[in-house]
Amino acid sequence: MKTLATDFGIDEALESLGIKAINEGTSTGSNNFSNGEIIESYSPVDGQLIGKVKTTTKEDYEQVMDAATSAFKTWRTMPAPQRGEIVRQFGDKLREKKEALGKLVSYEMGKSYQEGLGEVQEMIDICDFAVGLSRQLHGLTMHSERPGHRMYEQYHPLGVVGIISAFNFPVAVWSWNTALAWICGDVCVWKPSEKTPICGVACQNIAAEVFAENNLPEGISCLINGDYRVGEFMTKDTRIPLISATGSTRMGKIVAKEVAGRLGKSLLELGGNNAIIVTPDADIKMTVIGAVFGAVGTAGQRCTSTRRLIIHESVYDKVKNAVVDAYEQLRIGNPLDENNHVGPLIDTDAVKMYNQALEKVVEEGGHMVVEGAVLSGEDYESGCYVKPAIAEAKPDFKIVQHETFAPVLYLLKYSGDVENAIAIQNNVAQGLSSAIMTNNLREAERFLSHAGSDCGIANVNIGTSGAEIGGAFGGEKETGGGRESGSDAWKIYMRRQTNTINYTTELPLAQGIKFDL
Ligand code: UN1
Repeated sequence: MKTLATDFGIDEALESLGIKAINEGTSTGSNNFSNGEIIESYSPVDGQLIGKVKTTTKEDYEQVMDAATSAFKTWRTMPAPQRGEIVRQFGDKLREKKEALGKLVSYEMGKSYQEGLGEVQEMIDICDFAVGLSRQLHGLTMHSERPGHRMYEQYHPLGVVGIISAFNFPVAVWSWNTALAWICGDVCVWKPSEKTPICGVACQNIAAEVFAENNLPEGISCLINGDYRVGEFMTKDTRIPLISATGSTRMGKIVAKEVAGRLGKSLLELGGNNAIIVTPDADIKMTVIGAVFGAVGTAGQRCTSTRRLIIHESVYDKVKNAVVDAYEQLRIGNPLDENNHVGPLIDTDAVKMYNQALEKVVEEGGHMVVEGAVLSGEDYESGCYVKPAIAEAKPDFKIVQHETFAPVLYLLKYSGDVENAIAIQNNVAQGLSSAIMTNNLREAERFLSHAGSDCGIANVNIGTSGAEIGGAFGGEKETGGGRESGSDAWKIYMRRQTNTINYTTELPLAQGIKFDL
């Protein structure tokens, strides 16, 4: 029997998130500016229309920027711990709305409800992290070379931060940026993916409620909607000192060039081509869990998804058979139904790319060990459901070198030492996440050493995806070099100032220079 979204409480969720039939791009409150054309958001789950949003025109954008720059003047004067208190309240609201927002994420993006809840949990976690951090935005003090002088550094808010986010984490990635930017004293203008605009409106509504309850201007958080042309308003705008962009490497290169051209800063979190190395000393059971969740979680649409398994020849057949067995157990279907493991891809364009990848790997000489398929039938009417596939391939195949945002896993064989596996792992353009499965300390440490993985994330005995917010998140090479969320990622949202204070009646110059008048 066909399962309808209404059976899973979607209407109630939309209502509790304040979603209307047509949503202004900038939501409730003072920032009701959108006048552009309409984007309709259809669910990949059942093909139904979820809602409509109005896009942001250039004139609307100017009004948004006025609201943001004026809100910045208020927001930056508040002590950081007080801003932290606002973020604490925002985190509490997210706790209240966790089920509703998790459901909307699942319905609009297609990831499983469990993963939708997990994504909202990441938002809550980053708020907690940011609240603590709001009391620790510290600089260093250093000794001056001159007597009677004090030297230290301090961090000030940057101003308006532009956030461009992708469909696959339609709410969490925004919050990683915004929670930190807010405690740092910045205000944010967010352009969510045009594939998941209703998630953007829901987040904006939650933030707007908190600002209204505290008599703060909603301009602290602004939402703009549309495609890359709306993104360009921000990348070209000299009033925006930092652009944080998450998405494809192709998009990141365009953003990087534009922002660098005006000497702005960009924080880029782009494509990955993540591998798990499986050595002769790997625990096979753990390997299978890590690899299968990494490859099929979010239907292979995480930037951290596992795309390559680099398996030692001595355990190759064993690992292959265990992973193939696990794939046979996978249930594909409505992601709101917790019995299913894998939901749909985001849209039919993604299905095309999945099909192309399968064709290409065979063309290049690969061999399918789990055949792919586009599913049809009344439960798959949206046309976005595909079967996770596995192909045996060679590391240098063009398609293996390329990030396909779909559940296609490549099995690659290595022989000899772990160095050979590391060389294969590093020999791609991207550098986001990586993992090794081994109980051998030497192999693990070699993988983590300076000559080991070249990625921003390198894990031992866990998979490539599912990073915690407490660590800095991001990667090297074509992943763009940015770091978001934990550790000291907050520093990019602030400007650093070095201060030297002379408390004597003399004016000695540094470097021993004499300038007597
Ligand atoms: C992304 O896919 O853009 O590490 C982010 C993970 C998640 C975040 C992924 N915490 O898989």
